[in-house]
Amino acid sequence: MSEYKTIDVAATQMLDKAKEIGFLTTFDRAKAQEPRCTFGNTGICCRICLQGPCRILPKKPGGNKGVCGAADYTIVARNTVRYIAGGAAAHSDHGREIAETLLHTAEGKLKDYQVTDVDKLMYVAKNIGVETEGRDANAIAKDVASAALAEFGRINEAEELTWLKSYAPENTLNIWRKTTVMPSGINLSLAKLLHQTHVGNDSDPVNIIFGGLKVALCDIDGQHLATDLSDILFGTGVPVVTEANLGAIKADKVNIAVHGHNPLLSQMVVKAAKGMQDEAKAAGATGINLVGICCTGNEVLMREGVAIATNFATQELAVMTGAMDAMVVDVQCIMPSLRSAAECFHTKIVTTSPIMKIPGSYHYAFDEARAMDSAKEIIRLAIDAYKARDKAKVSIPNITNKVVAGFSLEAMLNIFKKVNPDNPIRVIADAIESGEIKGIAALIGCNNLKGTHDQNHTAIAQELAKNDVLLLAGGCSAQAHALAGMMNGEAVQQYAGEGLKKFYARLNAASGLTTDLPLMFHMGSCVDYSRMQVLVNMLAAEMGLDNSEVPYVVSAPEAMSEKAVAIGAWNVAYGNPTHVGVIAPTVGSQLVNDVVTKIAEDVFGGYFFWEPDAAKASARLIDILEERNWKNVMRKKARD
Ligand code: CUV
Ligand code: SF4
Repeated sequence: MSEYKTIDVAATQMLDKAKEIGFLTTFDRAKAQEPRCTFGNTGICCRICLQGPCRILPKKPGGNKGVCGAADYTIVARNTVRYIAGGAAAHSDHGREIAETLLHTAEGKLKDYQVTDVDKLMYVAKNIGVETEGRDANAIAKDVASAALAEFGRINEAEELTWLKSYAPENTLNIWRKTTVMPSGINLSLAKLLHQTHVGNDSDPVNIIFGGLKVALCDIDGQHLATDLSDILFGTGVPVVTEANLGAIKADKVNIAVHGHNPLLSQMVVKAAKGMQDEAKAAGATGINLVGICCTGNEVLMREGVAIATNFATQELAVMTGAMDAMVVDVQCIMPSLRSAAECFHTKIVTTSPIMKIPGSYHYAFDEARAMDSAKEIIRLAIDAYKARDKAKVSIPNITNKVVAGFSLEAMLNIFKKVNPDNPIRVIADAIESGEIKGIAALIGCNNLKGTHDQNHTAIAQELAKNDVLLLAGGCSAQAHALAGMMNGEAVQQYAGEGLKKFYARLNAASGLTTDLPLMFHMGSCVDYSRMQVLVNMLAAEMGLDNSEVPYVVSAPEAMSEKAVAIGAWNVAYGNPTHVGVIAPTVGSQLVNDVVTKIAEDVFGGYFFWEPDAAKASARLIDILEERNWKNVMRKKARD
């Protein structure tokens, strides 16, 4: 067992190296933060006004409430929903940037972007009610982009968010309407929630949580339009074979990592690099090598087959190889410490967004109007940096694993179509109804160094696979499986139970792919969790079930970001049982904790549970799937 909190062997080697050169990584900093403050850890510390921080001190007279009189349940509820606000703001702002780019592309103002996937454009247009008959692609794209942008500024509360309304099943929509969590505008809902949780405003925890759920639904709306519009601009993922882990960084090449979230930049870097191999050769390298970190890495993996270097917790370690020439970052999940890591080497950290700068790092304002030239200039920075690389400092772990990825929902359905041409989604429905597979689990979320990096991601996936659960994956969780060598056909043979193996055998025989399907279908970045929900919606319709009756569970073993809280919350509102592998800061109020882990089920069918132990979490996830299956069988018997 390693002295470090990671199961990744390549990471361990780089942590040794960091130790040697005296660089303190996020692993050291996580240790330095222990023990955590119990108030903060359980959610009963309030800093919403300047009279705070107020803590809940039940033993002191007057100490069981904040200075203003806020009780534990108010404080915990407010803190929780403010996480959701941060997450929804990040996801939806990402979506808004894509929508603006699509609009300006359709208007002919951005020469370097195009409508790439016309089929997807038509599909989205039809879904959201944009006229397609006899119109050209750009005209349709303009209306689709405008509809996306209209999600943000709408202030008429009688209207509803277009994407939510167009994709969610009617019963689910009606539950949201009845509980008043159906949003009309993203900006309005976000502002309202910050208002609602201001000092001296709402102190009713249930009302606060419902305000939070409304914003969580804005989160999925922003995610979903980001996915749809990114597919339109850059193409919808198709199966790709590539590799993952730090060995994807190549000693003889100019190495550029794209890191962050927004494909507007990373896609252009990939495109530009293709034409610049000669410039890299002129500098003495054998070419340019691109690798991805975090979700923008997932975006270019899905669409371009770019290899995965590593995931969130180990991003500094990509720099520790000494062979990373530039790390080009956009927004979200980028550690400020990358700059200090880069100082140990020749690496250039290039920030590109006006809202994500790191003191001392290189800022290059990425300009969509001259996107290709911007991307080229950024790549030239990397080539320049390569010239300054000190070969004596290079040590790249010789570890990579085969990855089969690129499973947009469309790509999955295309494979199912080979088995059942008339009704592709039936393929999963049949497998569930016959008991061949127990159901579906979505493996999602971040890394969180309160636990051991990637340990629970992989352990839970293995246990679920052994129990014949079909796995979907996304975000840094997907990357954990890829890094560990579990995202390929060999892993099916190694880990899947008999039923799941049979299911895969049928798909593999029909797929027409040159490689076997992987143990989990990597559906993309965190905004692409929308793809998973659309799959569940389709499955519910096909099986004649409510969403909350589908044998489907969600697991975020290492949830970390505010975005993860927002994602968890909309999953619950959609009817999905949602496992979180860290004890959430809701436990400081029994009431709030009960609302999100128990009462939520009565209202939405979905609920949270916290479980840091992988074996216990897997057992509970399997129980939930079995219970849902059993209830469905009983329901069917009662009907027949
Ligand atoms: Ni958006 S949000 S750590 S990169 S998944 Fe990875 Fe994924 Fe969480 Fe961040
Ligand atoms: Fe304290 Fe109330 Fe201010 Fe929170 S809002 S810091 S509980 S006085």
